[in-house]
Order: sequence, then structure tokens, then C-alpha cells
Amino acid sequence: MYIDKKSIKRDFINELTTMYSEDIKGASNLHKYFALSELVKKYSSQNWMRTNRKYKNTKKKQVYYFSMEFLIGRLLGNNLLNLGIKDVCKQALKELGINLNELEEVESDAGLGNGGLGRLAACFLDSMASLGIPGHGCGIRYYYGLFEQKIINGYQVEVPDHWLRDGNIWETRKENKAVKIRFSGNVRTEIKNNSLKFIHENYEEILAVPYDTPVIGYNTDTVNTLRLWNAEVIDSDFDFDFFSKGDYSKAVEHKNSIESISQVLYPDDSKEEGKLLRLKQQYFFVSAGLQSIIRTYKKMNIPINELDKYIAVQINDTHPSVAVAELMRILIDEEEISWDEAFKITTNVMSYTNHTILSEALEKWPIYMFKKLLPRIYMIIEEINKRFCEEIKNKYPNDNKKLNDMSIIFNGEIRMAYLAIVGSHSVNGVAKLHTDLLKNKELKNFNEFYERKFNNKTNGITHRRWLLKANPSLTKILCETIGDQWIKNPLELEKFSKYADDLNIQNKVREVKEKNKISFCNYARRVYGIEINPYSIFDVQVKRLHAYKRQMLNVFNILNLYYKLKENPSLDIIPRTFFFGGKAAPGYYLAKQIIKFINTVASKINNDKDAIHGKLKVVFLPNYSVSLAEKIIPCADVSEQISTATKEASGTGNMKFMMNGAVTIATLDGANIEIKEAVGDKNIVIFGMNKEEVLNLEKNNSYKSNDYYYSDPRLKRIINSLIDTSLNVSSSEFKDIYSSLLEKNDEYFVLKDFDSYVNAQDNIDKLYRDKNKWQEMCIMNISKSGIFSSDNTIKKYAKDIWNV
Ligand code: 26Q
Repeated sequence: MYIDKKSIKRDFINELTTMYSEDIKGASNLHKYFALSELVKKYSSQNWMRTNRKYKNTKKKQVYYFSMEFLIGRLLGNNLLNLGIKDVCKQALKELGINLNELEEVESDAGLGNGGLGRLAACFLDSMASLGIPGHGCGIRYYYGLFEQKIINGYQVEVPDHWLRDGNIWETRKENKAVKIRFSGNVRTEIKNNSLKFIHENYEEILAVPYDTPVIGYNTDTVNTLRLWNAEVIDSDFDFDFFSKGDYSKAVEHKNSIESISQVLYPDDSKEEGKLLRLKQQYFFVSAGLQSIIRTYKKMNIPINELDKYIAVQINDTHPSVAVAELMRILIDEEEISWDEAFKITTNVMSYTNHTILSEALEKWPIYMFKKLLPRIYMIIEEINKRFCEEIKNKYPNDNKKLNDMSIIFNGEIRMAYLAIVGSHSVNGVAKLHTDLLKNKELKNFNEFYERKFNNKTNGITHRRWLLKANPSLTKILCETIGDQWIKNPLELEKFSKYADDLNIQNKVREVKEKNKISFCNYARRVYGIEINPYSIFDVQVKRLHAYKRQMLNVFNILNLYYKLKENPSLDIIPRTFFFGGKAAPGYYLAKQIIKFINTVASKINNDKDAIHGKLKVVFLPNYSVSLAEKIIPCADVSEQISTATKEASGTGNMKFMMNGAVTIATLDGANIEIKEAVGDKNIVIFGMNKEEVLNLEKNNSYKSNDYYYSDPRLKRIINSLIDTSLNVSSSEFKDIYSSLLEKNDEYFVLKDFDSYVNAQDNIDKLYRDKNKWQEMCIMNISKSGIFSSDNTIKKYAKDIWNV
């Protein structure tokens, strides 16, 4: 949109007056932030309305992205950028004596996600809006997002994330669009007009109220919707039912138990034993989302048997996979469509993305729990399974193993991934290697059964947030050098590769990184009270804490360097600062010990002034979040992507670093492989076992971690330091880490890949010494990052899966 500076100033002052009866002098930054955000909302409100109207009138097919998680981060800066008014707004505010950055910093992150999967959903929303694709998010409005992480005495301490405390300016409550959700009760059958009807009775009914947030596309009039559902008591229940019986506290208890459904995001990003509340959350938002979609289409007089021409639903991992059965329920019980037709519509509508191969992460629900909470849905799943099993028996007569291996219901549990596969027309993995493993290993049976369902969609990231917003200085250089067409078409970043050996451009890219590093050092001094050398190599590993992501491997290399420096203080290495950041699931003890270990190593090294000579520093950044990611990623020289091959489905942090000109040190895992293909072997540092080697070791059980401990004195010393108090903590502090490596045989092959990793790190040190070569690598990484824009990914979903 176009708006001039003068109008912004006027509108902003008006807003401040209307909202708070305050002038610029008197208003707090929080109020200024709200006033500006309100203004941004107003500027986009016409387009939001028009987009909705257009979608309705043209009856264009709509995509609904169903996800338990949307890791949005902050919106003000992003919305200003996408509206194309960030610069003018910055100027206008400056003239009013206000610093836009300071206002942006007041906003709390919408941290409604754990990590990669939630952030991917947010990047996809941005891309769909920016490409003008009618695509909307459907999820839960958690009252508490992912916990805030504090580090106290080196330990992670979880604090509730009260992100709504000051109010959320971006959302609009739509109480008139609320729907009712039914839990528990029983199902009775009845013959009506010669057909069998299912009547759900004695259920508990709760209210789902939507809160809508505009998703503003970049440089377009499209404004899509993120609809998040809030669980509430149906008013009449609260007022009359319990209350009138004179039991006030029971009434309040009842209300609380219902509201608890949208109270908190589960802070686990892999597995957890089947928790009833989580199942309630899943059915709650899925049912609400589907009901509201169907209501819309019925109002538009679209024949229900043509639903699949008008909508597509993407299921983000198994979490919303109950959608398959819920849509069947609506079509059969409410719309009175035959089973066969309903199933055809359902599979045409649904598609499923798998984000993990770790088998313990594939969701399963115990039948007894599921049946009690969702009796009718369970019946439908049973029927889907019965028919599916018939098909298996037809295709593989007398193959009981096949039947058991593929059955949706097995051994007292419902396998949600299998339900999602059977009920969808598309199943995709999130990187080539990952899809390969799904097709040929983890879901091999299903791939053979459904020849064409499986496909790959390598993840992506929105270059608008992760380059334009996070790194305006680099953006400027790119625009000065290759024009600004790459912003609309990120593949054109490729043009920048022409300048890889241009000394002038190399210098500019180096200066930008240096500038970013210096401002991060200032931030670190201000916020954490720590000193960081901006001229050291910034080596960054930020991601969730997990054994398979191997933060331990990183720390082991650091300790190795440290011991080498102790022995030889004049050892010639480029000063390096190792950054870590990431949260551990509160119940994942090993991951929490690793955090304590990193902090223990940090304090040992950082306090050892004499031997280190400023060559080594370790920093754990607390509370890694989207907004912190935007600060640290543009400063990174080295991107750590060191998971055990085959374990990281894709990774998306790897793409963000690359786009900001970091060099990746990586295993051949997830999308690292595709990054390597894009930048070429010269511009990435690869180490460690590949997929075949890992799979072989796993298969023939031949790995013995103890052999490495005994044969490599470096490892012996490092591992001993876990239990010998040389790091100044008690000998039992890290006993779980110790035992995971030696007694439990090092499931993720940290010891096995250690030597190769140390050499790779040594190689990084050498490469960095050749300033020009290093910059060339950085430029190549930036220029090849366009294929990892989520715009590309979304175009493929749109064409291959959604048909929009
Ligand atoms: C499941 C059951 C119970 C409790 C929690 C969960 C749960 C919650 C979140 C399971 C998994 C998640 C999140 C997984 C995730 O973020 N996966 C990542 O997805 C990214 C986007 O595709 C990939 O890039 C990463 O490789 C993958 O780890």
C-alpha cells in the first residue's frame, strides 16, 4: 500500500489519543506499540474484508492448514514490511522522536509452537498470503504458549509464557462464529427411512470460539486468516445447570476443566504417553475447524458432495489426523451422505505431512481412552479400518503379518499416522532423504499399497521474515547489487553468485556481518551482561535440545579444543565464540542435563582467563524463540547442523543460516543434503556417517561405543570429565549423559562421529583464514538459498497436492 509520512504521523498521534488519551511524551512504549499496531490493523482491514468477500464470491478453492502449532513470533515488524510501509513508518516515527525498533521489542512473541513444525506452519501462512493463495491456518489459541526458559545456576527453569497478559492487538474474537463440540456420552442406532442412523447422546457439549488474526501478504492485497479456537463453557451451562443447583464451586470447577482445553501448549516436541487432555485438544480444534468450514460452504449453497472441489485440508503431522474421522462423521451423520461417497470426498480433501521418522513419535491412542471420549469417532475409525483391512486381505491373501503391520487399530491402540495415510490422497515427507526413508523403510508397506500417494515437499522458510526483516543490511546490499526482483522471486538470488569473487561485494558482505555481530554484542552486554568479541568466529547451534541433534558432539569438540589450549596456550586458532540456544522438554531429563553441561563447560572455559587468551568462549542464550532467532542468525559465521544422519527429517534453521550467509558444518541428514547439492561441495563442510553407514550400524548392531572411549584418549579425557569433578560440579551431575554414552551404547553415535567432526571444525578454522575464500562461500550460500524459500515449497503443495 502507499501512505505518506505525514499521514502516518497524523494517524499515529490520533490513535494514541483515541486509545489512551495520551500524547507522545506521556505514552509508554507499550501504548505506542499498541497504537501503531492498531493503525497497521486499520490499514489492512479493507483488504482483509475484500479478500474474504472475493473468496466467497468467486468460490475459489480454499486451503486450510490444520496444525496444533503456529510459531508466529512477533507481528508488528512483519506486517509493516509486508504492507510495504516499514521504511516510511520508521522515518515518520523518527521525526516524532520514536524508535520503531524499540516499539517492536515490546511485543511478546506468539510462541504457539515447539519448534520446526510450528515455525513451518507460520512460514507457510506467510507464503500463501504473499502468493495470493487462499490458504488459512486453523489451530488452538493457547492461553500459555511454549514456556519461557530461564537459566538459573546453569539449569533450565520453566516459567509460564503469559503472552496475552497485555492483550493481543492482532486478534479479533468472533463470538458469532462459535461452534459446539461434543465429548463423551454414548451412541444409539436407529432405523430411519430404511437406513441406519447414529445418535450421539448424553454428551458433554462445550463452546469453541474463534479468534481471527489477519495474515498480510507481501506487496499484495491478499489478507488471509489464521483462525485459532478458544475453549469456553456454554453460558447456559454455567449459569443454570450447576449453579442453580446451588453448587457454585462445582460450577467453577466445571468451567475450569473446559477452559483447560485451550490453556496450554504441550511443551514436548517428540513423544509423550497418551494424555487425555492432548486428545481433547486435537478433537476440539479439528471439529471446530471442520464444522465452521462446512457451515460456510452450506451457506454458499455448494452441494456437499462437491466439497472436494472447494476445499483442501492439510494435516500437519498426525496431531490433527482425527480430522479424517470427523469429516466422515459430519458427512454421514449430519449431511446424510453414503459411506462410499463420504470416504471419497474425505480422502480427496485431506492430505498429510509427516515430520518425523522416529517411530516413538508416531502418535497412538489407547482404544479405551479414545472410545470413551469420542465414541462416535471411534466407531467411524473402526469402520474405516475394517474396510481397509478387507482391501489388504484382498491384495495380500493369507498374509497376517502384513495385516497386523498395517492395521489402523492394533494391540489396543489406534495408530494415527495410519489413519492419516488411509484417509488422505497425499502423504508427504519434508526433505528428499526423509521421504525416501518413509517410502522405503518406515512406511514401506503403505508406499507399496498406495502407489502414488507418497511424495516429497522439501521444507522452506519465508525469506521475508528471515532475510528482509531479520537482516535489512544484507537485503540492502542484495538490492544494490542485483536489483529487487529476487524479493518477489527468490530464485533470482542466484544472480548474486556472479559476485562471489568480487572483492568489493565480498567486503560489503563481510562488513554487514561484522555490523550485525557488533550490534548483537551490544545487545548481549545490555541484556545478559556478558562481553563477546565481535571479531571472533560466531559458531551457532540453536534448536530444540535433543540427543539426536547432538549438541553433545559440539560440546565435546569445544572441550577438546579447551584441553588442547591448556596444554599449548599459544596454539594458533582463530578466536571463536560458540553459541547455544534451545529449550528442553520439561520431562526430558537427559536434554536438561545437556543444558546444564553446556553451561558448566561455559563457566569453566569463560572463567579460565589465563590459558585461553580470548580464544574460546561459550555462550548459552536463554529462551531461544523466534525473535531471538531473528537476532542471532544474521550474525552467524558457522551454522551447526550435526544431527545423526537419518534422524532430522529436514531442519529449517539450516536454511535460515544459509540465507544469511553462514557456512554450514553438517552431516548428510535432512535438508542438509539438498543444501549441499545447491551450494556445491566447496561451500559447505560435511562430516560424519551417512545414511547407509548409520542404517548398517543400526541393523547389524555392531557399534560399541566403549571401543571409542578406550581407543581415543581425547574422548576418554572428555568423557571422564563428566564424572570426575574437574568441571567443578558433583560427580553425579552428568551421570545420565555418561551412561547414555557408555552404558547405553551411545544411541546417536556421538563418539563414532567425533573424530570426523573435530577434523571438520579444524577445516572451518583453516577456511576462515582465507578471508576472500570465506566470503566467496558466504556469497554462494546466500545466492543459492532461494530454492529454500517457502514460496517455492508452497507452490509445489499448491500444484501437486491442493490443486489450487
Ligand atoms: C506428540 C505427541 C505428544 C506430545 C507432543 C507431540 C509432538 C509435538 C511437536 C511431536 C512432535 C512435535 C514437533 C515436531 C517437529 O517440530 N518436527 C520438526 O519438523 C520440522 C518441520 O518439518 C523439521 O524440519 C524437523 O526436522 C522436525 O524435527
